[in-house]
Formats: sequence, C-alpha cells, structure tokens
Amino acid sequence: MRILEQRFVQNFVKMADDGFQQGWHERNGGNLSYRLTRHQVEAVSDRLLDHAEWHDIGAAVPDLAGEFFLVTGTGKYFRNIIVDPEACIALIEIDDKGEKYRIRWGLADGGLPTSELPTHLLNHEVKKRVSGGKHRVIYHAHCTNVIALTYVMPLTDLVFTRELWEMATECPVVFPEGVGVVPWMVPGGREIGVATSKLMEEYNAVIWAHHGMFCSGEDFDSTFGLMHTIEKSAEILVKVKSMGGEKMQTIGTDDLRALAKGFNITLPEKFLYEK
Ligand code: 2HA
Ligand code: ZN
Repeated sequence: MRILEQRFVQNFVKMADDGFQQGWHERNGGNLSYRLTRHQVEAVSDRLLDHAEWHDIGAAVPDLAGEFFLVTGTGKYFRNIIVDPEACIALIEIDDKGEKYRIRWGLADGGLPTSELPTHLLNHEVKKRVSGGKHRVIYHAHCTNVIALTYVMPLTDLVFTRELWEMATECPVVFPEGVGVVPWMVPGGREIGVATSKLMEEYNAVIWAHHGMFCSGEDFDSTFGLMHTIEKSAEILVKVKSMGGEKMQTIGTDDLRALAKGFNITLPEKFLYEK
C-alpha cells in the first residue's frame, strides 16, 4: 500500500487541514508530529528511502531511539498539506542514540522537518514516558484567542488554568490537569523545547506567550479536540473581557469541586483557590 493510502497518514493530513480551516495556521505557522506504531513502521517499510543523510536533531532524545515520526516540513504551509501531502510532510527515523534523524519519505520537493523539531521530540520523549507509551501526537498551532490572552493576563499556570476552566463547563473535564504557560522565548531551539517538555510532565497543553500552544494526546482526534476546546474557551474569555470584563456570575470554586465529583475526575488542589 502506498504511504499516502495509510490510514494514519490520511488522519494526519485531515487534522492539519482541520487546523488550517480554524484559522490557526497562517502562512507556514504551526507544526504537527505523530509517533508511528511498530506495526505502522512495518506496513510502510518497503516504501522507504535508504540513502538519506543523518542530521542533528539539536537535542538529545535517547528514549526515542529508533522511533519513526510523521512530521510537517519547515516553511511548508498547512494550507497546502491536503493538496500535496508528499511535498509538505516527511517520515523521519531517529538514530540509535536519539541524537540524529534522517528523512525516509516525503518532502518530495526538498526541505527539512519543522523548525520546532527539538520541542516536538522533547515533548514526545516526556509524553511517551509519562503516558506509558500511549501519547503519539504533538500539535503546535497559532490559535488566535489563546495568543491574545497572553497580553492581558499574568503568565502563570494558576491564572490561565482557572480562567479557562471557568469559561465552559466541559473545560475542567477535558483538561483536568490544567494548562502550563511558557513566557516569551525565542522559538525553534532546544531551550524553549526543554521549558515546554518540563511542563508536559504535568500538562497535555502548554501555552507559548505571544506565540501559540502545544497539545499532546493519544490520537489525532483527542489532540485536535484539546486544542479546539482550549481555544474555544479562550474565545469566550476574550468576549467576556471585551464586554467590560466584569463577570456577574461564574463557575465558582465549589462548582468546580462538585463537577469533579460528578464526573469522577481529579482537579489539582492548587487550582481550586478562592478568588
Ligand atoms: O513556522 O509555528 O513556531 C512554524 C512555527 C514556528
Ligand atoms: Zn509557531
């Protein structure tokens, strides 16, 4: 079967286009990566290139040695992925030390994997460990309302989590662990990747101030759904703030405790402060 006919490739392409349709991927903004299962690697093995050179990852990810990832290409537009996936995305293999990668398929017109490869792989390494191998998707988007909020709210996990939880009843159920926040940093390198992956030990969503958000999940649907839910919540918060900002009523601390009980979820005590 051709690589483009594989179900995981089609789901990757659909998710990228879903994000574009949401308006989160202007120009070449955003990136997406997926860690293949052993079975998926075997299914494509006779279609892979063998002569590609090894490149430095720019970070060490020893726990990802030998893994394969489907990734978006640097400078490629999400808008074009559905039109010409083979030119916009790549299948890469990590070497046996977790320090280098090589392209095994894709980027047919040339190019390299996403400029945020260090952050993607550092996040994958943490998430693979803390989820017992279940998490396979890392998604970075420039979601408008989340970015807007990073100009007017303190850049803390405590404030962002609590304010976003309050904006829709489903939010604490969808991201009970909360969201992390990284202050403004230069993107594209190891340093911001390390800061993000530290927060990924605890959270499935990490906001980059004045830039966007990273989400992690087991599959394409749940990872896209997490980004979508948080951005929708941020949109409501932007509207509330734009209407004068004063809440006449809200989902309060006791309501959050009742929600946790009703839905059998644990909300970390640090977020249940009295306001
Ligand atoms: O251009 O989103 O963070 C891709 C990006 C960099
Ligand atoms: Zn970005």
